Amino acid sequence: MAIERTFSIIKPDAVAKNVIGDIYSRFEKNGLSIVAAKMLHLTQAQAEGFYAEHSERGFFKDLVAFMVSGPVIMQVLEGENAVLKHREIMGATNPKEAAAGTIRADFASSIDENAVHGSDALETAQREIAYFFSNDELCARTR
Ligand code: IDP
Repeated sequence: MAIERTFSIIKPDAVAKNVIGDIYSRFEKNGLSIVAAKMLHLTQAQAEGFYAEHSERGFFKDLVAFMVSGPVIMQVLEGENAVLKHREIMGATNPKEAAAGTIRADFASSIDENAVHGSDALETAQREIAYFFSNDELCARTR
């Protein structure tokens, strides 16, 4: 299996619930390593740009308002099959449909406030990583 990098955001609701450590622990227990991380309060322009593909959807305005409502912590995760593995750990977009034991089943309260973001494909991951991180912010893993 290929070693991949994927992009992850712990959204404002999960940061406010003080569960960053629990979520990081789930990444690490599942073989994903953090190779870059930063905490920031997104601007309106950053949030709109990040979710530009959803700009015509009815939920776009609420999604952007939620994403700028408080700080987020974002990270680049590295590991075998990282994109798919991360999506599995996160659970379905709607927490009501998320499998037991996933982050969204445990911490998300609704489809609007669903605790985490994760890239849905390798190409998306590359674009999303580049949106928030420069190359020199990505650290090589040492063993
Ligand atoms: P994902 O976060 O599971 O990849 P996307 O389809 O990329 O899901 O949607 C981005 C975000 O937009 C979701 O995490 C969710 O917060 C929000 N969203 C998606 N679909 C809906 C919807 O039908 N109603 C309200 N919010 C939605």
